[in-house]
Amino acid sequence: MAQDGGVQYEPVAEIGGGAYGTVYKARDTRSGKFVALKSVRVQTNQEGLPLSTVREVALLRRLEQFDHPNIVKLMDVCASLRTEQETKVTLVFEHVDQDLKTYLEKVPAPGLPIHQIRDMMRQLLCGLEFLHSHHVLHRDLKPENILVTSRGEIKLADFGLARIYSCHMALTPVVVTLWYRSPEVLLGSSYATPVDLWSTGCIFAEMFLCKPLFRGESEVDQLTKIFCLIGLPSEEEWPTDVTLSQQNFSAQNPQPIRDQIPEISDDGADLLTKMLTFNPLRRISAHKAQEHRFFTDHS
Ligand code: 0RS
Repeated sequence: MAQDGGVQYEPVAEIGGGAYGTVYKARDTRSGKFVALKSVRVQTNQEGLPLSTVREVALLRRLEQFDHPNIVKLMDVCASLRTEQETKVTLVFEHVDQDLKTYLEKVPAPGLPIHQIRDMMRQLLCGLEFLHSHHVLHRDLKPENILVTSRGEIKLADFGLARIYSCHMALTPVVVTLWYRSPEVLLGSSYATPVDLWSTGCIFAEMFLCKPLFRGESEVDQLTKIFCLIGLPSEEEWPTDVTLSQQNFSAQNPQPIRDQIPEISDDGADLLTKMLTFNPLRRISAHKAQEHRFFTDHS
């Protein structure tokens, strides 16, 4: 890690704050280009940075070597000692002008053209397949952390730092969005890469609707809204390692996707159904999703 020397980065504006700390837009005085700075505070001891932080940063740097077009570029990592017990780790990323949330809010009627939805979904899945092939989960994929460049490229941001955050997160009461959370995460069950395909399904639907598909106000409310569309899973499908039982929810049959998303094609509805599958073992993978007819069979 580079030491925080002089003033290489001048803050320009705050981009956002959240569980991760704060992200700033800044100017790199050496190149004149804009960057996104993300600082996380970590506890330090005599041994220096915690091993988990060192590993997490090493992982981000390893991923960076692949220079994937759909992953936001990590340009630098700086560490500066703040106090005896605390170090500030600053990650320097390329700056992208827009996030998908703002992008979708600005789409004029009658909504995004299908070719654009297809193109953005293909890029999102490509970035996700890359992360998953390196055993990295995003865990919190949502339109706010999917970036859209002026050339229409999709770049995934805000992944990988799970272990670094957790210490800061416990101290920061922030409202986290439940809207893109998979049933297994909402139920507190064990989870893996399929959680990101659930989020991707919610985002796919949002590209048609230009508003979120499931807007729950609590974990239980979120699950209720989910089962209202996909139907109540059978007891056999219900995970065994959870406290909330299936009987807490009312019996419901799956509803046609078209009732909620009239503009979606048959192939689109089929792909969405495969992403919004309750059982994570039966949910479509990022790799398989890219081979779906929605991407391959269009004129
Ligand atoms: C209304 C809530 C939204 O360049 C943005 C960038 C942006 C970046 C960038 C590059 C690399 C990050 C950002 C990043 C790092 C956590 C993150 C969490 C969320 C998003 C990015 C993160 N509010 C206003 C618009 N907005 C999101 C919040 C934007 C707009 C432009 N450029 N991030 N976020 N990593 N860690």
